Amino acid sequence: MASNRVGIVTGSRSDIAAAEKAAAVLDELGVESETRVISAHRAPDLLASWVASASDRGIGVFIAIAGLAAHLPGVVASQTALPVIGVPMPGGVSDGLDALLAIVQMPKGVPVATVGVGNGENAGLLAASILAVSDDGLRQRLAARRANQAASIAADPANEGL
Ligand code: RP5
Repeated sequence: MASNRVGIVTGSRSDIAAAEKAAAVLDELGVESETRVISAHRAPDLLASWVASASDRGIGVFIAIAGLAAHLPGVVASQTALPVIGVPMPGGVSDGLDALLAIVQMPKGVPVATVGVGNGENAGLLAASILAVSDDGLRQRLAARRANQAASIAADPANEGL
């Protein structure tokens, strides 16, 4: 089976906005995704079975989104050799810095690629870039998106950062 889908998981329903941003940019690029809410702490067995069965559903990359202790991306990475992108969420005692440090500081041997706090869109784009290594059409769609972004800013600098 092709491994051309993205598995998105959040630690709580309160993280769902970031998951929607990731899914939206993937959809725009023609990449299928599935989103689940599964806490690494409150539902560890369910998380393990979702990760273990992901390859059977064509998942080639994971995006794991969590705040506070933010163990979810690392726990997913501990259970798969597929790439895992972590998205730290705002909130907690230092409004996301805590989750950022928790996710980015994985011990050696079990990496997690980490994007900025709350940046579901970049997680989606990075997941697409990983899948594009073996998908020429997707690589062209990503390049076209970059070109459109640059052209839109050149046409009106007010579009920067939109
Ligand atoms: C984490 O705790 C979740 O990823 C979420 O970001 C944070 C708060 O969760 P809730 O208390 O809103 O369920 O596990």
